[in-house]
Amino acid sequence: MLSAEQLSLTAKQAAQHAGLDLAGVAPVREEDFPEIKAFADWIAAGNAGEMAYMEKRTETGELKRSSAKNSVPWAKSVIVCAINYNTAHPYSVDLHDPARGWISRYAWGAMDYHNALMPRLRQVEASLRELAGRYGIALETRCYVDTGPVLERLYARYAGIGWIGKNTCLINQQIGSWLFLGVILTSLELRQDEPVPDRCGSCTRCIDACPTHAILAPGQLDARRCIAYLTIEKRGTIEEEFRDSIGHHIFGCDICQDVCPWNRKSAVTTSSPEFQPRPGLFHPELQSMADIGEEQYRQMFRGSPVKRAKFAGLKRNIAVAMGNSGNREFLPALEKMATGPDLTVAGHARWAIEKLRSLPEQTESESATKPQETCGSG
Ligand code: B12
Ligand code: SF4
Ligand code: SF4
Repeated sequence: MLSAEQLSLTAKQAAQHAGLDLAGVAPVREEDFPEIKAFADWIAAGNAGEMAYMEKRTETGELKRSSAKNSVPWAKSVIVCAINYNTAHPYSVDLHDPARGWISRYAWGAMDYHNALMPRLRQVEASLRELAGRYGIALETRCYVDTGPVLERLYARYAGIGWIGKNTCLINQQIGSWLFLGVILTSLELRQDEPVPDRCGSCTRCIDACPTHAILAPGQLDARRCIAYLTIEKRGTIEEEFRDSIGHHIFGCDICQDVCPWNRKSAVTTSSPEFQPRPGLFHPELQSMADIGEEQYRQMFRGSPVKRAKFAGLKRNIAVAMGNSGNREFLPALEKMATGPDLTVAGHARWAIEKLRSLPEQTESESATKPQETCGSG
């Protein structure tokens, strides 16, 4: 007879073989997870903003994401896998160049992370199926990489992959938090792993560094204030109250992870080609990004997470970053955007022009070379 132990071991060995850095097993028993209530409270407080997919409900009115069983009723265990995407490039908070913007580390790669992870999960799934088949055991599985209504970080915590930091990211003591997560739901009871202890201690660096004060309390993030949400998920107008704090970010934000001691001291880097930056995406020049036309955008970001912002969304973000640069050399590019066909982009460009024009005259030349204090940690 095949034991829960053997199944779990097979999954973990297959994960390692597939090039995944971490793997663990969590039970599908959310009633035992005290944090689950936090999710319902988070939704009720409106923290999901316009991300309607987060609020989907079952026919009985329960939040779909509050249990994996709502979408996969046969699920008994979740195999959580993680892969490190941290390349050996500097952190955003250590770079200060007013001519350049910032694209979040997770979006640099040659391959979208869903595509990088899914084939690896499939390899693990195939090994389990092969083993179960040999013993004549019926097995159902379902793989998700951010593609299903499940709280991946919560399962990752209970699978012993790491703890949920005050910045809400899943942190592994050896690797840090530059991790993509993927889950395989199974109908079998596998041997479960133990959660690891919280190692944030008294640190509050992420909370203090967040430019938009999006981390309301430890582990509680108001997505509506988060630069990752504002520059990626939010369609249309970005509220003026957040534009200054967006700083140089044109897609996503890494600040609360850049400042985390678990990423600063000991984060492991990967040399895997799929996560190395595509040409021009690491700390990109704002002028070059503004010059990109729609067709070039399509080619440059084919298969990249950056496409989620859409062409107009990226232009909108570039306009905001130019406005925050203190660099009046961007005025011609902004004037072009301000007369373009997209009303949202034009509106943000006008805001940026006004901001640059209102700079005191004497700081104009200085500002092109002076470091911008857009990043919280300094
Ligand atoms: C919606 C979403 C977002 C939203 C909202 C983020 C958020 N914190 O909720 C936005 C667009 C802002 C976002 C941003 C980012 N995201 Co995102 N996102 C998701 C998604 C689709 C759902 C997350 C979710 O359920 N949020 C709802 C909240 C309530 O859930 P939660 O954060 O897990 O909350 C738990 C804890 O807070 C905990 N808790 C409750 N109370 C307390 C109290 C304490 C003290 C503690 C410690 C914990 C705690 O319980 C909660 C319930 O489970 C997941 C994929 C998935 N299906 O899970 C990816 C995911 C979380 N994102 C990911 C990434 C990489 C990012 C970014 C780094 C991208 C970027 N650089 O721009 C940023 C990170 C910003 C941040 N600090 O979280 C990775 C995270 C990897 C990791 N190491 O944690 C995921 C898992 C995608 C993946 N498959 O790899 N994301
Ligand atoms: S990703 Fe940026 S804006 Fe969002 S919580 Fe972290 S530091 Fe704040
Ligand atoms: S910066 Fe400090 S408080 Fe924030 S997640 Fe990292 S260790 Fe935890």
